[in-house]
Amino acid sequence: MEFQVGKAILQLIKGDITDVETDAIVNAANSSLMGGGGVDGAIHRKGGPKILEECKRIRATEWPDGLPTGKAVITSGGNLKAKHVIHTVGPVWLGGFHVEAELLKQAYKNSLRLAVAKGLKTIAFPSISTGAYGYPIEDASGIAVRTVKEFLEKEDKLEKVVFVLFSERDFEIYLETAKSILAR
Ligand code: AR6
Repeated sequence: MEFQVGKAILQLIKGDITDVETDAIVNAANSSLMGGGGVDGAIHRKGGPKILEECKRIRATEWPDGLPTGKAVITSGGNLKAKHVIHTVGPVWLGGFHVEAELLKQAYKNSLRLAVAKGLKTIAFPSISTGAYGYPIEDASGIAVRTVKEFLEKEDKLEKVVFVLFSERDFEIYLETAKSILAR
């Protein structure tokens, strides 16, 4: 399913993000940048050791105490079809009384900014924070779609943003959200 947003295409697909051939895929990482389960585990498994090596270098130089929630960094894509991996850290859901929504927005926004800063044209996101980190997907999908929409309306360098949803249910939820936010 595709939507036109500004000059760009916003696409929703059901699938595995490690198979996607965009300039960058985004990893829903944790602050350690040392890998984990879920989409993080899948990216490191398929991308191979080069990605972890670069993450270690980032920890040793730029972020010795770990990557703060909401920030983003970039490595190569290793053996993946995508040329780069942008690693961001979404918030752990703590009931919505904290700053989860703002931090989730920052995770998307900083990933998009980094892609533009590196001259990339296409980027794919998983549903950040809605797995192990427990963010309710109905709310998270709204933040994801709105943040990308606001970004693409101001910034015309990106050509395509893809949301890659891992299950049929997640895909349906994102689709309903996108229709309600993007349909004119
Ligand atoms: N492609 C696309 N989406 C996927 C894939 C895949 N290959 N695998 C899982 N998902 P999660 P989080 C979906 O838990 O909630 C890790 O251990 C999954 O179904 O990967 O941000 C990290 O190291 C869900 O909808 O990320 C962190 O410690 C979505 O991706 C922590 O989990 C996000 O689920 C981050 O938790």
